[in-house]
Amino acid sequence: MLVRALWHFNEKTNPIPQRIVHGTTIEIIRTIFPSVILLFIAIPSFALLYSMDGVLVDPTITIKAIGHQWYRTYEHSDYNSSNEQSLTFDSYTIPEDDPELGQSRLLEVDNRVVVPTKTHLRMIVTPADVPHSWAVPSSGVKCDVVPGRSNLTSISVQREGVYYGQCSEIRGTNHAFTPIIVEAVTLKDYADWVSNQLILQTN
Ligand SMILES: *[C@@H]1O[C@H](CO)[C@@H](O)[C@H](O)[C@H]1NC(C)=O
Ligand SMILES: *[C@@H]1O[C@H](CO)[C@@H](O)[C@H](O)[C@H]1NC(C)=O
Ligand SMILES: [Cu+2]
Repeated sequence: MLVRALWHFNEKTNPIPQRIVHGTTIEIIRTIFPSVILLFIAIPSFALLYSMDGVLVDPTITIKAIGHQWYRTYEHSDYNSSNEQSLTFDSYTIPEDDPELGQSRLLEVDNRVVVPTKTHLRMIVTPADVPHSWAVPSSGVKCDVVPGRSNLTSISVQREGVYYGQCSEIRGTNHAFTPIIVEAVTLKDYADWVSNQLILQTN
C-alpha cells in the first residue's frame, strides 16, 4: 500500500492533490465479512461458555480449595482418615530465598494439589478471608469467589503434568505470591497418593 501510494500520489504524477473518493463496495465487504466470521466463532462458543458454568457431569472427585491470604488449603472431601477428618493439607509458597535448583521463583508450593487425569473433578472454591479467584489458565478455569460464599467449577485434566496458576484477585499480604499448582497423575498414582496422605494424617 505504501509503495502504491508513493507511486501514484507523488507530486510528479499528481500535481494537484485529489480528494480521495471512498470505495463503498470494498468498505462494505471488509466490514461485513469479518463480522460474519466473528459471528461464526461466537455462536459455538456460547454453548461452551454456558456449559462451562454448569456442572454437567457427575463428578467423580470433589476437591475443596480454601483460599487464605498467603496460602491455600485443599480438602479432598471424599476421603477421611480414621479420626473422621477429611484429607486436608495446606499449600504454602516456597519462599524467595530457598527454592531448589530448577524451581521457579515464587511459583512453587510445598504441597501441590494432586488430581487424577481423565476424571471429572468438581472444584469447590471458597475463601477464608479475602476474595479469591482459583485460576489455572491451561485448564481453562477461573473461579471467583468472595468471603462467605462458595463457588463451583468442574475440570477434567486430559494429560499428566504440572499445571500452574495464580489467584486472579490480588488482595492482601503476599497474596500475589500464592501460586496454584495442580499435579495431574494417573488414577492409580492418585489412589496411591491418597492412601499415603491418609496414612500420614492418621499418624
Ligand atoms: C469416614 O467417616 C465416616 C462417617 O463420618 C465413617 O463411617 C468412616 O468409617 C470414616 N472412614 C474412615 C476410613 O475412617
Ligand atoms: C463464580 O465464579 C464465576 C466465574 O468466575 C463468577 O462469574 C461468579 O460470579 C462466581 N459466583 C460467586 C457466587 O461468587
Ligand atoms: Cu486469592
